[in-house]
Amino acid sequence: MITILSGGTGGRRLFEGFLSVHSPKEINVIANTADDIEIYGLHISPDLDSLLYAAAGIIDDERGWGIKGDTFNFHSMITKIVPTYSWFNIGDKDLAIHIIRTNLLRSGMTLSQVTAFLTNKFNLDCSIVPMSDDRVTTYIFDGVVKRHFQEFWVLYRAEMPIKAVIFDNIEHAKPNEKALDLIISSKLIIIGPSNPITSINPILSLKGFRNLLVDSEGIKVAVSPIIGNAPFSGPAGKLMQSLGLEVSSFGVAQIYKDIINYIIVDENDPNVDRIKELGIEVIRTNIYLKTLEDRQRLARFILEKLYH
Ligand code: FO1
Repeated sequence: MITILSGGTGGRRLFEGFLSVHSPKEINVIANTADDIEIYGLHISPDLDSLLYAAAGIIDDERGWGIKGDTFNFHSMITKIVPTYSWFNIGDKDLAIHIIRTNLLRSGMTLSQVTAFLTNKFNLDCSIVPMSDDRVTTYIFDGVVKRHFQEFWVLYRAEMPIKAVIFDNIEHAKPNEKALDLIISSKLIIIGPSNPITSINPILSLKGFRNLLVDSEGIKVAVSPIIGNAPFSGPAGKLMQSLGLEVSSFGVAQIYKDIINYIIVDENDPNVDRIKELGIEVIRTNIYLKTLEDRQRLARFILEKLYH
């Protein structure tokens, strides 16, 4: 079994690579759900959506979220009437998923059950597991107000001061049982090249999760989301810098140092010796994940090196 910890972009791209070079039945992903937001009374799970659409081969890879070829008639209509709704774009096909998820949750199903229902409907053999069935919400605090992560990212394009990152309800949320089982039973656990602060840290911060990962017997490897001094997508750089962390593979290795055996960094990464001093083995290779070929190449590379 292979388990990937992931948000909706970098980790998702690697997940796609694995699904296309290895048996999907052996590929599991534990998804961040702290980006989830309620909009128009609908439960939107951006990272679960992206992982689901990617596995089903329907993600809009250019935009990085939503369904390819989707139309936005619903969005145009609703924002014509209430213009303040315009900041968050929900496609017409995408809307169907949010409505189904919301209704099933209201009928009493858990987020894991709903996600399993959806993966079944898309005939997927891999498993996509939300990190928790309980609500955890990421807020960015600018020193005066705290804003939901989606507002911070989509509405403000990360252009606001960051004084603190808050995972609301993290102390009460239980990690998903299936996620814990995967950590115990997987031979290879990959921390995907997702944002360490807002995609991976919520998962690791769930009660008992980090310790279980430390104690698990599988090989644990992180793929750096940073090439040079910049992440390949999203606000990871800005978040790391604001929290006083070095924006480099070394900064990422510091966050995961008690957990991982290996870190995979860019082939020209200059931090190898510094990372080794943290007690982590460093593997250098091409970690660009732009095309499907890139994603397959990195997945094959990881399988050859670390999965026997
Ligand atoms: N990202 C945007 O930049 N703008 C949007 O309007 C937007 C809408 C959206 C709707 C559904 C969904 O599942 C994801 C959506 N995203 C949008 C992506 C999302 O904001 C983030 O990229 C993730 O939360 C980060 O992993």
